[in-house]
Order: sequence, then C-alpha cells, then structure tokens
Amino acid sequence: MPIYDALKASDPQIYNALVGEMKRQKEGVELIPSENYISPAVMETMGSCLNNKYSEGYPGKRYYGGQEYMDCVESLAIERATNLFRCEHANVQPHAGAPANVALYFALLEPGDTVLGMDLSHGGHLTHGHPVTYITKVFNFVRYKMKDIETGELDYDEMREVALREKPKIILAGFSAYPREVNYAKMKAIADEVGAYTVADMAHIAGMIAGGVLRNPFDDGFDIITTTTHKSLRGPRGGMILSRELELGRKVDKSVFPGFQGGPIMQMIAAKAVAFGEAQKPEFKEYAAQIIKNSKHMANKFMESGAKLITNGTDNHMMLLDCIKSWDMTGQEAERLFDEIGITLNKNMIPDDTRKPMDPSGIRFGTPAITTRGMKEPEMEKLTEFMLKAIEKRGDESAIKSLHDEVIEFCLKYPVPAL
Ligand code: DSN
Repeated sequence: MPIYDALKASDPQIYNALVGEMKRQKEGVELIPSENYISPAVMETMGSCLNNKYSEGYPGKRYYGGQEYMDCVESLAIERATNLFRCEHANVQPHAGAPANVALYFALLEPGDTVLGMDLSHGGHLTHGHPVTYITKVFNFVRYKMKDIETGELDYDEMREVALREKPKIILAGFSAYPREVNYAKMKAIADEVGAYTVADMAHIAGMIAGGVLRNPFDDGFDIITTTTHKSLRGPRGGMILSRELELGRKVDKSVFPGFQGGPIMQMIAAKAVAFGEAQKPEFKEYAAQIIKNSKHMANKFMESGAKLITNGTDNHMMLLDCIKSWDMTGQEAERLFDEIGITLNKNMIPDDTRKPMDPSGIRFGTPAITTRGMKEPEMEKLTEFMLKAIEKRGDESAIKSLHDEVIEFCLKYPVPAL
C-alpha cells in the first residue's frame, strides 16, 4: 500500500478521502467498463517532478528551455504509441478524450461542416455531437444507428444513404456503449464514396486493439484514431490522437497546440509512455484476450438466467442489459442495488430508450478492471451469482448486507495493483 505520510500531515481531509477511496477500490468490484487499475510504475510516474515543467510545443520545438528530459519522455511516448497501433503519427498531449475529439474536429473541419456518427442512444458519445455540447454550435452532426438491435449490426445501408445526402467531412466510428465489433472496411468504402475522413474513437477498446484481439481500424485504411489512455489501455487519465499518415498528424499537432490546449501535462505523458511500454509486452496480449473471454462468459451466464442483453451478447469488454425487461426495475434502481453489495457499474440508456439519461432502462458493465485483478471465468460465474442473488433478495436488508460481506471477502483475494 502506498505511503502518504506527507499528505497525512499536511492535509488530513484529503488524506482521509484518499484512504477511503483506496479501501473502496480494494473491497469492491469495479464493473464500470471504462475504468481500470494502473500499475505501480504508471502510478509512480504520475506523482513525479515532471509535474513541475512547462513544455509548450513538441519535441525539438519548444517555447521554453530545459527540455532535454521532457523531449525524451514525449518522444518515447510517441514512438511507443505509433508502434503499438501501427501508424505514422501520434499526438500524446490531449488532456483527456473529450479535448482530443474537439481538437480533432478543429483539425479536419471548418465551421458548419458535417460529421456522421453513431446515434447517442445506440452507443455513441457526448463528444460525437450531443446537443448539450458546445461543438454542436459549430459543427453539424448527423446519425446512423444499429440495423437490428437483436444482433447489434450497424445499419451500413442507412449510413451510406445519409452520407450521400449529407456529404459529411468525417465518418465516425466510435462508441461508449456498443458491445459489438465494427466493419471498418464498409465504413471506409462509404467514406471514400463521399470524400470523407474516417475517424475511430476507440477509447473503450484501445486495450483490446493494442493487444491484437479486436480489429485495428488503421488496418482497414482509417485516417485517424482518437482515444483515452486510461480505460482498457490501462494508462494514466488522458487522451491521444493517432494519424495513419504524417501529413494529417501535422494538422492534428497544430490543432492540439496552440489551437486548443496550452502546456502539456508532462507527468501524464510520461505515464502514457510507461503504459504503452507495458502494453507492448506479451502479458498484455493475454490480458486483452482474457478481458473478452471474461465478458463473453459473463454475458452467457446472464442470458442463461433469462436476462435480456442488448444485441444478445458481446464481442468486446462490455455488456448492456435491459433492466426493465430483465428484472422489472430501472437502470438507476439496479445501479443502486449493486452499489449496496459493493459492485459498481453504471446506469445507461438502451437503444431508443424512452426513459431519461438519469433514470434510463439499462445498465452498462464490463470486465477490464476485474481482469486486471486476475479474475477469470470461474470468478465471472461468482460475480454473476452475487448480482443475481441481489436481484432476488432486493428489499431484504439483512440478505443484502450479508451479500455485501461476501463480496468484500471475495474481493480481498484479488489484490489491486499499486494499492
Ligand atoms: N465516461 C466515459 C465512459 O464511461 O464511457 C466516456 O467518456
């Protein structure tokens, strides 16, 4: 367990919150599919003196002096990212996934241009054009959906029709709640017909692409990949933009800095480099494969119990479950119930949901974090049992309490790295 003596002496309030969160992470099951546990090396790097340096610009072209070590750090991050994802250019400076996407739009588009992306209730993301975001005041977002929510296949015919009609400058593949693999080649063919760039926001599945167990959109000719670095890729919280070709990468660089951001967060860039180094190791391939095995196994166990999974299964790390059809409860109620037994997941809209985002019909959960803790198929069965038991015993306070005790005992057998 890390020692926080200086923090404890200087700021007991923050220290207590930190220790509380550490206990919560160790004693609980993390099923939010976008969360994970970083390694000790990544954690050390994040809390380092690299925080103290300003490094506006890029390696070899900085605005301030004293950059010999910063250039080394950022160059390594870039080199490892481009090797890992097989592309010519990486910008590792975006502070997070949302700024990466916004900087990318400004790199490729003029105000008023159109982006064709996934309908948000079918698994798209806020930064793909939700009306509450400012980017919708600048760019025009149009949508495609799944053709059949029983299989999850995307509606490539509708995508083509909308593309021919709306002439988007970007066709966007990328999802925060979509459990199926994508046919990137079909999307690329549609984009070529209308002269659009192809962009994949692979934030959720970056780890599986790095591990070679899900398809790399660059292999089908995609132009750009945006991603976060902290989900299945298991790095520090941050973003990244990858370009298949150098020329596009140069536009991206200008857009990220000085177009959109100021000084890069160098300790995070160093921690990204460390995480990319970890992802290049053979163990990471095994990890990525196990994430999917675990997810498929858990999905099958839920379906065997009669629960309704959207698309009737999963190809990746994620499951989306219709709580109304499965258990006659809302996603909000299910999220709270599982919280009570120490299992964390998130309420989520299901396709064409008639309920509101804060009280939707579904829940979303997945396996990257529990796989990092070394859990495999037998543990997936145990976790499914815990969850189904909670459903059965809902309302019975003492049964829920003893279930929570069982979950804690179970969790403590699987150490959290770095904690
Ligand atoms: N909040 C992330 C997720 O959970 O999918 C995406 O921004």
